[in-house]
Amino acid sequence: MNAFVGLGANLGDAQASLRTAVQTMAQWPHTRVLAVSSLYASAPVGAQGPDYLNAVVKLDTKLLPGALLAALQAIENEAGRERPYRNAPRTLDLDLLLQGDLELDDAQLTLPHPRMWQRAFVLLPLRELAPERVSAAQLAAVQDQRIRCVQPGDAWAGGGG
Ligand code: PH2
Ligand code: MG
Ligand code: MG
Repeated sequence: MNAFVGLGANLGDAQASLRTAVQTMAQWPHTRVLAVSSLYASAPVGAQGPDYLNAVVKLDTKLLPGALLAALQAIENEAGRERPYRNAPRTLDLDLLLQGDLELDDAQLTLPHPRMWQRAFVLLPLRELAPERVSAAQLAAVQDQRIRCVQPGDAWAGGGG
């Protein structure tokens, strides 16, 4: 099944953390990295701290949502992720955005990601990989957020996309 994962970081060597995350996902069982978006620099949305680097990757995976979520959290922990308070600056954040057309709402996971439609740093890279899943109206709703594209996907992610 196709899955889209949002990547973000605004502490430490953010670009290296995002690249390592993509390379680790590519080694998961029953999983392929199908595409990697451009790398974006974005102002924090609903949060304080330095600007973020953000991107989205498209996976093909047989992992079920719970297993996928656990595997994403393992990569975050490996990157030294700490959670002192909500939306704190972070070395790495990996959010499961969409998995096929699954709709899910339990204590661990909500699909689609409940806040993705308010975030240019999700919608712009997602639109590169899945234009049919982001409407013009959804993009217009986030056009005031400061964001710029810094590198194409094949340049920052180390070819694996
Ligand atoms: N993540 C957040 C909160 N705000 N802002 C930007 N620009 N990028 C993020 O990845 C981000 C954010 C919570 O996960
Ligand atoms: Mg997040
Ligand atoms: Mg998260």
